[in-house]
Amino acid sequence: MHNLQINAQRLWDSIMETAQIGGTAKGGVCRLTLTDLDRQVRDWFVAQCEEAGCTVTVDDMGNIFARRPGKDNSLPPIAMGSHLDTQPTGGKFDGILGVLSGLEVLRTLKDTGYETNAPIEVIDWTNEEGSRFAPAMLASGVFAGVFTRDYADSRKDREGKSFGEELDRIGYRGTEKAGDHKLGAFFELHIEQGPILEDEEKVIGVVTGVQGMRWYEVTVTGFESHAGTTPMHLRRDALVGASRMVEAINKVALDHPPLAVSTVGLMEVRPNSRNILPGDVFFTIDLRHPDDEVVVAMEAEVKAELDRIAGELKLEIKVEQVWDSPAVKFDQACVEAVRTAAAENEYSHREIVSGAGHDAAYMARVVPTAMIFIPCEKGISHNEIEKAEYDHVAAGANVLLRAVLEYDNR
Ligand code: HGY
Ligand code: MN
Ligand code: MN
Ligand code: MN
Repeated sequence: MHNLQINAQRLWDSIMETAQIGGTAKGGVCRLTLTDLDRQVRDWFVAQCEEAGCTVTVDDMGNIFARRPGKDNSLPPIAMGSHLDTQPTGGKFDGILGVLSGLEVLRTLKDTGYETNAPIEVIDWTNEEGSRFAPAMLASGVFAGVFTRDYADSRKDREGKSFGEELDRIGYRGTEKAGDHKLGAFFELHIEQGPILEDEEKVIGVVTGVQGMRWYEVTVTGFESHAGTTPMHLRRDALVGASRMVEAINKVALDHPPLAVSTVGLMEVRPNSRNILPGDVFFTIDLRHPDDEVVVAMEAEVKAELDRIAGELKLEIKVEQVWDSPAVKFDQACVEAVRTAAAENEYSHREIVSGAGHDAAYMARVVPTAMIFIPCEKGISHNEIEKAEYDHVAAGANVLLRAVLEYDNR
């Protein structure tokens, strides 16, 4: 097997160049899905792929596929990829590392004239983050048959704009039906977004699966009234209720140590005036655990707590589940290709389950899939100070290249 190595400087330069598209003063990136900044980075990516000799197609969910032919183009392509969209206070590496490393693999194959058996592709999945349009992994979910296209198109952001109208507006609604694009395997390189690899001084995470996760949207309704004239015993204050609920949701995770996590990340208080008792509060819940049965148990405990608190404070409550992504195990042959690639490159490595959601979690439903992790500084991600080391980025991309070639020659 050729001991091909990617061009680490070129990859690093591409990461730094694209970090300017939506770059923030704190050195992070705010490039929300289907905004003009997303279009700008997509246009840059398509141009780079074409320059690397690829043909580019886009499906009706805006997923971008760049294809490098192989010796036998009747074989389904071996694909790499991740996402170009970011959190509002995202970092330089989350998502784009996997897309640009895939591009770097294609560039390296072109530079060396190495001919693979199967075609090789790199993919950008639309709306992985789920921050603007919930749920997360929306377009890879349509591709994998988890969501319908109409459901995805109907999803609205907090300003009432829909996924479908924004996808049309930026001009990335392709003709190919999401899911029709044949794939033979999928490999996603991503930063770990947690502290394990760095703590154990491992360079590569051989990812065996993704934990289970569920999202909910909650509306607590009380009664708006005057802050100065409403006696305490007559109040129905939605924010007092929501505050107790946030504490209870946190406690449910603490009651399932050590792996359960729960988060209330988004909250809107209405009418949000300093001298009016909040009439209603909207907030989100994110529950996660590697064992789906524990997620189900946590959901029941959370719902019971929300009902108890609403009853005590005479509040109404509406809870809607907006996402259920069960725990996933990756394909053994793909995981072995990653492990072999790490070993043959002599990178320290260990198995790991992903705490974060990834497009690979949905791809695993339709094609053999695996992921590769590299460390990020102090495990920090979904934060503008997110950082990865040059050598780890190079190692991750070299393992991606090698895993794809291992799989191509299996
Ligand atoms: O939420 C997640 O785990 C992913 O980063 N979107
Ligand atoms: Mn990501
Ligand atoms: Mn993310
Ligand atoms: Mn991902």
